[in-house]
Amino acid sequence: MKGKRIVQAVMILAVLLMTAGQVFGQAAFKPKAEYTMQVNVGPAYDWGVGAQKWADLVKEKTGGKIIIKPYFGSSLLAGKQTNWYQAVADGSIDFVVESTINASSVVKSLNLFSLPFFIGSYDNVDKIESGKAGQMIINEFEKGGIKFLAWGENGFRQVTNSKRPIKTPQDMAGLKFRVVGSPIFIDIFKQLGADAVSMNWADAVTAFQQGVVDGQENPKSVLTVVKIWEYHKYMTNWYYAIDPLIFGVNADLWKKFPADIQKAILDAAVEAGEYEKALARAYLDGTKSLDILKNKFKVAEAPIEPFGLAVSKGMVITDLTKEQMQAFKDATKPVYDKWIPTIGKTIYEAAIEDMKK
Ligand code: X2X
Repeated sequence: MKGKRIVQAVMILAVLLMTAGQVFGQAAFKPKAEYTMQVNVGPAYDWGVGAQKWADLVKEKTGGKIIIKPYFGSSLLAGKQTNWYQAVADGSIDFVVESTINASSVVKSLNLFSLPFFIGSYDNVDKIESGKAGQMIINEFEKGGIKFLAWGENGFRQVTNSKRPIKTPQDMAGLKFRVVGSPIFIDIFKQLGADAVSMNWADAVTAFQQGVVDGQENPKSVLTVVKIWEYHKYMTNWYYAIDPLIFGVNADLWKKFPADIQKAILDAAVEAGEYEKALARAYLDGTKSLDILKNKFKVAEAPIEPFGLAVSKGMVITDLTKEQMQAFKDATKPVYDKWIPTIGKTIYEAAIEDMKK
């Protein structure tokens, strides 16, 4: 009898403490007037639109309690796009919608997405992100102190240049390309016989203008926004690397948010991520993404069809056949040998399993 009463008393006390904790926890939570968000590109890119959408949805879903301000063009990092992971992990920036490439020198497993000619289709991207490999990558990513909330997408990266159409690895010889400051890209281009220079996006367009480089590689949204046809006549759709985006938040900050605020922020990230992905994939996955934009997000006006636009501006577009892509993949085999141990063999193998499902 006595024992039972003690158990009951302890349980009641526990419930009281939990309730008090919740009440005081909530009362103690005072949001900052404004939270910062890192975004490498400007507001006109699909990625920038997605970041703004997240901020807007957070404001809406928290009844105006949480205000996030996107800082476009890496303005909080003086343009140094590959510094974002550190800045968000140490809390000097609160929120982030960023490219996995720009964090891949720190979180090595993210280089999986840049293994040349490895993933190749949206189906495969989705399977990896929601599969075993994706979860392993998220775990690695979170170790440094950033909470992962959702995937978005910059897109499959295509190559453009001002000199000639690229159809075979031999066509790359001697061309000089701007790439992101991420070592695997230097290795890929060198392996293909080209010259590669790392440069921040903030400086890249000036480099195209001045002809400091012959070419670059980026997804369609980026290419349309900067009107790449003004600098480069040739584009090859080679889908060699995918650039997923991550919606994230400093982990200590995340822990301080009450549960209802956490839920609002997470739901908003997932919704903005889905919207942003649909923008990034529009016209590239049949009508799937266009339908999502129209039916789910009620977007009244369809986005611009990017490749038709590029052709109308005088660009020559080359779509590689499967065999042509295989020749590039074969040529970059040493990149696999070098990078799989860095990415993690188990993650690489999990990705292959995920893609089979
Ligand atoms: O710098 C690039 O090429 C960009 C805009 O795609 C990224 O931020 C990875």
